[in-house]
Amino acid sequence: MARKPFFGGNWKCNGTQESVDKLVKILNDAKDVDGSKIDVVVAPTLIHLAKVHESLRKDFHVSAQNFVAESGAYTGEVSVSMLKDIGLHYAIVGHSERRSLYHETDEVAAHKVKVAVDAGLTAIACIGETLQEREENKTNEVTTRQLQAYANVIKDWDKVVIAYEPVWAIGTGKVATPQQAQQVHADLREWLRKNVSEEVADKVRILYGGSVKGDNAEVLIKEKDIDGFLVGGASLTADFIKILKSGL
Ligand code: G2H
Repeated sequence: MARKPFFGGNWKCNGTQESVDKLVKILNDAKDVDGSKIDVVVAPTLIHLAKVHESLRKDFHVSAQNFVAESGAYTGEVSVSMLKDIGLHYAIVGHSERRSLYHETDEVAAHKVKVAVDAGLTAIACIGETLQEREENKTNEVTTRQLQAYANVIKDWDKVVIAYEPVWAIGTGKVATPQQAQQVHADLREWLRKNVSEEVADKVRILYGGSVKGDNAEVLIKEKDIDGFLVGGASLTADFIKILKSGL
């Protein structure tokens, strides 16, 4: 089954009004990237979400990096209702930085996926092992445990994209080799085949994330089970356009 390539730009906690305007201009000017052929979704900080949503070309989309709940008494947070209210359709969930810095467990991440999907958003649900876990040969155990938590609550898999981001490759410049990434993606797809369904295993997009750049994207995306990327650092520069072109 042909899966539409998906490219996420996770801007993390970066940007000023000026740099965000420049970045949107770079994206808007990239006329040779056709958003009907690939899904392009950028995730600015909460403070820049509405501005980017208004100024970004309409064949590209905007995602939140996080939210807290449907709505309610959560001082300092943002809700799914607010994301919907400004017209967003995506939210990143369970990023390793949320897990390590804000102690989000598998259950918390899974609950957020449920809240997002129930509200009609598409969740970009992240998983990935640490260096220690990889060295202890626990990659499969950890990633499938994280995936199981999501699978426990997902009813509509059309509203979910999985992002495999080995923690040891995030922002470190260390990229998983195409073979290492492909192996994990194939194992995840096999797990979905056995534990969810053939159909879901065939259609769910599994992205790779971790130090993706313009000059490694083309090789990585040639792998059979890599359907696109979740990109951090390189999504803040024109290099992101080169990454997008790897999917065309
Ligand atoms: C992984 C990735 C984006 P980077 O966190 O989600 O970041 O490409 O900077 O490693």
